[in-house]
Amino acid sequence: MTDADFTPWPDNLVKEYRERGWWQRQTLGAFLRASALRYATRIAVVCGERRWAYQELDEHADRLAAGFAALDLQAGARIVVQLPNIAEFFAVCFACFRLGLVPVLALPGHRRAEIAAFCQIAEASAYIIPDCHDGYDYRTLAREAMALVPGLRHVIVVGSAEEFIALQALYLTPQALPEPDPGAIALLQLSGGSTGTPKLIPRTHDDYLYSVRASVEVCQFDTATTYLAALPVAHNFPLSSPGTLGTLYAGGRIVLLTRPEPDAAFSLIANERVSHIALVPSLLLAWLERATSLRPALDSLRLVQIGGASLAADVAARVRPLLGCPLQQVFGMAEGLINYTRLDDHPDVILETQGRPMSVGDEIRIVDHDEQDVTDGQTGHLLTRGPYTIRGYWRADAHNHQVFSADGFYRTGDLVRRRSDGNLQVMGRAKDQINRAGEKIAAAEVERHLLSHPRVRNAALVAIPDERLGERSCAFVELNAAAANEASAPIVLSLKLHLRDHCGLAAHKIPDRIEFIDHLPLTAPGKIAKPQLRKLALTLTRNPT
Ligand code: J2J
Repeated sequence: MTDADFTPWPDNLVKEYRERGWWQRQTLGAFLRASALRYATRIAVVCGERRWAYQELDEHADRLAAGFAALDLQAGARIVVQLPNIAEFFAVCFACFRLGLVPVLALPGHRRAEIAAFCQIAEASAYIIPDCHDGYDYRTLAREAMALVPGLRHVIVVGSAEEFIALQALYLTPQALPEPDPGAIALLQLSGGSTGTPKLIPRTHDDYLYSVRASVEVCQFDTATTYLAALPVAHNFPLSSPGTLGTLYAGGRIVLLTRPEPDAAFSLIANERVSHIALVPSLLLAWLERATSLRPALDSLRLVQIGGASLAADVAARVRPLLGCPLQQVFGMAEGLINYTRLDDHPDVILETQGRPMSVGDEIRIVDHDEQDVTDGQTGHLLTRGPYTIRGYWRADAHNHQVFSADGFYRTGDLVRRRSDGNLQVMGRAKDQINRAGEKIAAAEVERHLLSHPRVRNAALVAIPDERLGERSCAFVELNAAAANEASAPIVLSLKLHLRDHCGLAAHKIPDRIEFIDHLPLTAPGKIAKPQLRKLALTLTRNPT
C-alpha cells in the first residue's frame, strides 16, 4: 500500500489524538490478545452449538495467520471477506489484522457485480466465502470472480472447498509475526455511496479501535454483556458501534444469529440470555409485531439499539412497552462519525432525536447550499471531521475532491438539524441514494446497469416511502424507439433478469418497481429532475395499476 491509497490525518492532529489517548498505537490483533489474556476462558463467541472461549478465538487467529502467510499473502495485501454470521468471520478477520492483511468487508447479499468491483478496486489477492449459505452456492460466485479478476490468486472456503482452498486446512502452527503499524489501514469498509462504482473506506487500527472504545463507554458494555449479532456482522454498525468488537473489548459474549426471523431470534435471546441487540428500523418493526406474545422470552434484554435508517417516533415509542427494555438511537456511518442517544437521556431525546456525536473530538458543521453554517433548528447539510472519520476514500482522488472539503470535512450527504440541546435529527438526504431497510443503494450504480440493456435509452432510480422497508426503489425507464410499442410486462421481467443475471447485481438493488416513461423530466441544466420523479412515483403508489 502507498500513501496514495488513503488520505492521512494532518500531523498535528495525529499528535493530538495520541496525546489525548484516543489513538493508543494498538492494532486490532493486539487488542484481541489483550482481551484473551484478560478474559481467557470466558466465552467470546457462540455460533450454533459451538462456543469459543477468548483463548480459543485468539489461537484460531494465530493459526490462520500462519496459514495465510503460507499462501504467501503478505502484510498490506487485500482480501475480500464475504462471510455470514459465523464464528469463522472473527477468526479470519483477526488473522488478517495480525498479519497486516486488509480485509474488504463484503456482505452476504453481494453478487458478481459487487464482488468483482471490490476485488478490482482493492486489487485483492484472495477471496473468502462460505460454501453455501441461505440457499446460495458461493463457489459459483468465486468461479465468476476468478474469471473476471486476473489478480485474484486464492479462493478460501469455509466448508466444502471443491477446487478451492479449505479454510480448515489453513489452521497451521502459530508463528511469531512482526506487529503491523497501528497507523496503517486495518480494514476496508463499504460505503453506501452515491456514485456509479462502489467506494471503499480505509479504516486504520488506531481510528477504528478508538471508535470501538468510545462506543463501549457510551453504551456501557461490560463483562455481563451478551450481544446478539442479528445484522450482518461485516456491517459497521454491528461490528463497531460497539457491536461485536465492542463486546470483545468489554469481555462480553457474542451470540451469532444467522437468520434474523423474529421467532429464531427470540428463542436465542431467551436461551442465551441476550442483553444487547442492534437492529435497523425495518427489522425492529418485524420484531415488534411478534413481540406481544413473546415478551416473557425477552426479559434479559437491557438495550435495543436502532440505527441505519430513519426511525419513526411512534415506532420508537413502542420499543420499551413491547420489548421491555430501553431504546438507543444510533445515527452512524461507515466513514466514521457515530451519534448516540445516551442511556440516561430524557425520553423525549431518545424518542425524537438521533443523538449526538460520541466523542468530544468530533467536529460537526450544519451548512446551507453555500456551505455557510445554519443556526440551531434549521435543516442543513451535515459535515464532519474527527479522530475516527476518514479523510478520503481508498484510491478515489477525483471523488475525494468533491466529498471532502479542503479542510478535511466529510460531506455526509445527510440533511440534519441540531436542537438547542445539541441532539441531531436526521431530516432527509441530499445524496442520490436509496435506503432500503438500512441497505444503501447508489442510484447511479443501478442506472448505469439499466443503461446497459439494449432497449433502454435513459433511466433514473428514486426512492418511494415504504411502511416496512422505510424506502423501496422505483426505476423510471425511457425505452428506445424499437421497444416503445412492446407490452411492458415482458420488458420489466427482461430488465430485472438483465440486472440480476447479466450484470450480477445484489438482489436488494433490483428495482422494486419499474415504470416506463416517454421522456424523463429534466431540470434547466439538463439533469434528470429527480424530485419530480419522486412525486410521480408517489402518485403511482397511491394508484397502483
Ligand atoms: C437516519 N439515517 C441513518 C439513522 C444511518 C452505526 C449505525 C448506522 C450505521 C450506518 C453505521 C441513521 N437515521 N439513525 O455504520 O456504525 C443513514 C445516513 C448515513 C448512512 C450511513 C454505524 N443511521 N443513517 O448506517 O455506512 O444516511 O452506516 O449517512 O451503512 O445511513 O450508512 P452506513
